[in-house]
Amino acid sequence: MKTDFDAVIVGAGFAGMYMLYRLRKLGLTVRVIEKADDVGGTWYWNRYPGARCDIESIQYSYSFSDELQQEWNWSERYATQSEILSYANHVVEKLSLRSDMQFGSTVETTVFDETAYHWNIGIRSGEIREFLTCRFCIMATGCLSTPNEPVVPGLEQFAGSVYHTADWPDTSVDFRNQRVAVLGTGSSGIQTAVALAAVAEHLTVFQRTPNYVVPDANHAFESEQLARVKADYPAIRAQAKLCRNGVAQEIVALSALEVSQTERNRRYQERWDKGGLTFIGAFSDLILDAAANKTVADFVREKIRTIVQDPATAKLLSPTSTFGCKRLCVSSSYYSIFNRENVALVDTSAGVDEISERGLIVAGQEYPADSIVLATGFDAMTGTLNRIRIVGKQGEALKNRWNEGPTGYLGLMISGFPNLFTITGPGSPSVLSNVLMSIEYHVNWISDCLKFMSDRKFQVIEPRTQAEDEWADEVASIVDNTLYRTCNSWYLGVNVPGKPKKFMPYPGVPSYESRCSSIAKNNYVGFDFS
Ligand code: FAD
Ligand code: N01
Repeated sequence: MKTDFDAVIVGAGFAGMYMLYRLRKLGLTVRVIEKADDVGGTWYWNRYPGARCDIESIQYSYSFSDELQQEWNWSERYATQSEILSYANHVVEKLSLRSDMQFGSTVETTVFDETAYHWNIGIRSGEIREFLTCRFCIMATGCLSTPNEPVVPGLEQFAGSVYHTADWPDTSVDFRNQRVAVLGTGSSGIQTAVALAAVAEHLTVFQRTPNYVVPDANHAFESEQLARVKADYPAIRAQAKLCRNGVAQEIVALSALEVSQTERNRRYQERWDKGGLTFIGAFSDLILDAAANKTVADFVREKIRTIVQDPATAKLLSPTSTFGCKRLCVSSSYYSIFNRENVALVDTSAGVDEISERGLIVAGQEYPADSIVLATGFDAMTGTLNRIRIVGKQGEALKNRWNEGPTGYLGLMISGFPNLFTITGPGSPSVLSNVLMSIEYHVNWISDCLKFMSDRKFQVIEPRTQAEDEWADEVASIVDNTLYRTCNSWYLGVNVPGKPKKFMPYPGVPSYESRCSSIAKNNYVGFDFS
């Protein structure tokens, strides 16, 4: 039976944009459905002050078109949100993608029709509801696209303004002469705090758990510097493919415990000065071995004591958890804002009592505020998919299937949900990698798979349950060899009350890509076609 489109892509972030480009090349008819009023995904929604990437822009950018990477000029080592959004718009214009995109439209349901073997997509655009049919449904809905709204009693009675970093207004907010409260100290919270410390009359940072923050050493690009990078692009992209997190860096095959303390600290200092997430690559075993990890945690705690003048504040800012177990934060200025007169740190490890009309109450003390910024993160990886009613074969809802945590094969497909793909889905490197690189890998894999199907006149693809079970065991055994299970991170889902506890991403870009490519090469072993 003819469908309205060959494929519907949900989401117009970097994943949806590139997927559309590739499917057009295959000659498919495609419609992209996007909730927001424009492209950009993460970079459309997260407009909070100080928002920028933490993987260098020369790497956090598409690699599929050399023309694109040669013509675009990043102005800084880590581009701001607005520059990354301009880049997304530039790509969309250059590749003329907009004509196949529908904005301001939310996909509410996707239901598989077992008789016609197609997907029915239910879409709401304001008051208007429409249905589309398609053979392939591709979820490009993002891993970090549903804000985690904290459950704090009294929030609705607060008389001032409340903002969530992940749903920031697109008009500028003037915080001058304001007392601002920032709740949350992950990457969003620390970036917001650094930006607001410089403008707000007073800033109070409410911290439940301290995070490790390494310097970014951000700088503007000189044109000669950028020209050198562009000339090196093939080597940079190739090196990234060999690195655990998909970020090009020198690969160190040395344990932190193999060298003297002096040598260890020299190496840490070198990376500290250089700045960036590659700090954790100083030795090969920092996220694998607890004793090695302690050496780097001690180094950073010593830095905090040196930078922060008040010893009590320094102590409160010092994490006791495994270094790198939660995603590292990156900022050269975060710790030093606590030396300012207008900045205070409040410990909420025992909870926030309540939010009153005037501010936050913690341990019986009220902290007055004119605005509250919720930097409380995301219902990551599964939250966005679970908010769509996705119904597969025999009327089974994906949300029910994922009652005890997400399952699937390669993070790309789920048994019982034929022809439905998830870009950067649970069980793939996704958030443990340079996400743009992982997006490109998944989009290429899906495109090649659809070409394989079309060449053989296959209509339907679905993974086997046995392949899924084996994949789950494989991912679990890789995670068990790391220290990732030793803290309460959002990778495990524990940041959202009631969410099942399961480690969701796959650590290790090179091994993941090698597995997926070999599965494809072997006629997509683990998948059934019909
Ligand atoms: P998204 O950009 O999240 O796009 C998904 C889109 O789907 C959204 O526009 C959303 O509105 C839409 N959507 C969702 N559900 C529906 C629905 N039901 N109907 C219609 N539309 C829907 N990663 C890195 O590798 N490096 C970084 O430096 C980095 N920095 C980050 C900074 C911030 C502030 C955040 C929040 C994340 C950052 N990330 C970073 C992760 C980032 O999410 C990814 O790099 C990447 O942008 C994800 O692209 P995506 O297209 O997969 O998803
Ligand atoms: O979210 P988070 P995020 N009461 O979950 C606290 C990417 N990103 O938006 O640690 C009080 O990390 C919570 O406390 P705790 C990046 O992948 C990248 O900051 O759970 N506090 C924590 O401190 C990142 O990892 C950039 O105890 C509450 C904070 O809120 C991911 O997005 C920038 C609370 C949430 O931190 C998520 O980062 C931004 C409650 N009820 C984001 N609920 C770059 O720089 C939560 N918290 C590239």
